[in-house]
Amino acid sequence: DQRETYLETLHNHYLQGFVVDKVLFENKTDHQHLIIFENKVFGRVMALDGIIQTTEADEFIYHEMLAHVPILAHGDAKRVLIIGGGDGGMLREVLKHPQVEHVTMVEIDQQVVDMCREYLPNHSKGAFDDSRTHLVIADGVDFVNTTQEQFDVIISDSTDPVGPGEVLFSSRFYDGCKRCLKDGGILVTQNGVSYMQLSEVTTTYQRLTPYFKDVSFYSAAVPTYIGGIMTFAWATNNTQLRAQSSADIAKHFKASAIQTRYYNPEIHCGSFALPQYIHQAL
Ligand code: AG3
Repeated sequence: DQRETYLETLHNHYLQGFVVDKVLFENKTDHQHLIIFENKVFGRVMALDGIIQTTEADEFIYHEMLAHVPILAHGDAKRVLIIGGGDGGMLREVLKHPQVEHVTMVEIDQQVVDMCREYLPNHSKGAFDDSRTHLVIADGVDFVNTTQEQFDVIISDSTDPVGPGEVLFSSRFYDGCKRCLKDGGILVTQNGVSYMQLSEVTTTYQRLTPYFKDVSFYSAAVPTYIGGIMTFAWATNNTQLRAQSSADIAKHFKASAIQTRYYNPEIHCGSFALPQYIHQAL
């Protein structure tokens, strides 16, 4: 096979490969190596430092689950903070909610935003031009520890805990999130593929429990995050929110009138069911 391929380097002895039909952009930014290329199955694919971040074909699963689960569990989120998320897919999903008045997005890498606006326009779909969007180019850890703003929902749409994303899995980050989360607010974070990265689940659990009364995980299978289910951490002081039934969630879902391709109230509730190997690791 003579075709050009891109091999992901996240896992040491297990590789994900894509046939590259065309490289649209490749460069070192001030923070990381960025590539955006075209693949027949997944459409445009974006990777940072050798790790697949998002593809046009399967991004909806990840973005819908990380945005709509906390926002619809909360029921009245007006102010949302996104940490990372430079491609704009998370921003697009958050802005679907009519009751959301203000979204602050703190991304460390301006070039990721610029290049994704150019080469992944279907991720942001105009979200960066929405009057509710406030884009801040800054370090997310510094931001949560210094801002005077308060949020109903915080979404950490980070890279993996290697390179610039590592600090977004630290106690200092979770402490800062607690500081700028309103009473009864919800923090969710991308937490890796649990089968492949189980220590991330245990470490995050240990680091979040000192700060929040209800710490848990929920999951979804995202094909290009290989090796099984992608887990998302969930943390809040309102212990009622996670226990809501799909009928409760359905009321919020209907009222919001959002259109989705993966998320629905049954998925919402079912996604908190975890396999035994995760329970045993906690
Ligand atoms: N951020 C999460 C990428 C995680 C990939 N890691 C992995 N396969 N374990 C994606 C950014 C999308 N907005």
